[in-house]
Amino acid sequence: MLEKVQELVEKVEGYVPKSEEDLNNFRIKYLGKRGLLNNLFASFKKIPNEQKKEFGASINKLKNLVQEKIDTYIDSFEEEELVNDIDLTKPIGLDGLGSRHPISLVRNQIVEIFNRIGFIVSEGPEIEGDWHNFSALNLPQEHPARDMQDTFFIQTNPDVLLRTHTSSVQVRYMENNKPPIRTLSPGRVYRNEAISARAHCIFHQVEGLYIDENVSFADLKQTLLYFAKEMFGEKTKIRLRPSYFPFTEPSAELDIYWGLKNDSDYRITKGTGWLEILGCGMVDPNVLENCKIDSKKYSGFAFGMGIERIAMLKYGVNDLRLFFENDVRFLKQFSLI
Ligand code: 2NL
Repeated sequence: MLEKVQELVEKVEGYVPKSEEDLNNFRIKYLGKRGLLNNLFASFKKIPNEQKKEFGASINKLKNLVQEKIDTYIDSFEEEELVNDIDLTKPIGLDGLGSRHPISLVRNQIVEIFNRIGFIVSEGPEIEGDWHNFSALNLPQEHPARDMQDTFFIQTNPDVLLRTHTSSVQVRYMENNKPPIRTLSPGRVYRNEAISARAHCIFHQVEGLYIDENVSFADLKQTLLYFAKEMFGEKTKIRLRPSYFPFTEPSAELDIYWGLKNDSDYRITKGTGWLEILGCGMVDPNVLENCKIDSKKYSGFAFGMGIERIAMLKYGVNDLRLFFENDVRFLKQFSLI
């Protein structure tokens, strides 16, 4: 009898189940109601007394061994089943997916529109010097933008400041490239302003610059008409109003016709139906010369717009601060799904 148990122990030790079903048959064979172990326990009373202790110990050992086998392998089958359950072709759950920031969406749209007519994005440092941010751009020494009130200077050095516009990137571009130039400079800019619904000390700008022989104001107008139609719809009407910037001459502001469909339209267009969307002009010859471009041979136009302003119009946002707070309840409205 004892040898029979010993044989079974060896058999169980060497047992490796081939499947979950195989393991289940193994369990029934040993632990089932009419299984081998119950039979062995039943034969216990027929065992001579002096062998009882040893026999009892060996069937207990067999029972534990069988249980251990089952415990070891049942998990491995469960895991395998889990792996087989994963459908690698199943689309991911999109519930927790983030969204692009509205400023990024509008920036990318503007970049794409100008890319189509050959403008290439250029970037530059946010910490600038006086030359690239002011002097090269014909900004006179006494211009208010140079004031501490309007510009963030880093420490007390007046030659280390946070750029107030991305024109500085275009100055660098002109210094390093020969015409023809068609470049677009999107980026973050800084102004020392009190934060309100309409102003922020950080905002985003896109500036464009086109320089070649014989570039005229008509080129400026048609380029901006193309942009306005792509951005605000095929039927968009534009008008140019005379303006002033130190770095362009002549200078203008571009309005689009927004209409007067409701109260909000009256408010945002001040009752005129027209909305200003950007500033522009012919690059001042002094600026070209500052950047080592022959102003007798070349001319060009430039424009600049605030991305927040365009985003506010496009999405009907009435408080600039929403773009900087990153409140998920605001941001998730720009989700694509
Ligand atoms: C605005 C107006 C403008 C420019 C930016 C520019 C750049 C160079 C030379 C000449 Cl390198 N001009 N940029 C010109 C006119 C207007 O921005 O209202 N921006 C938010």
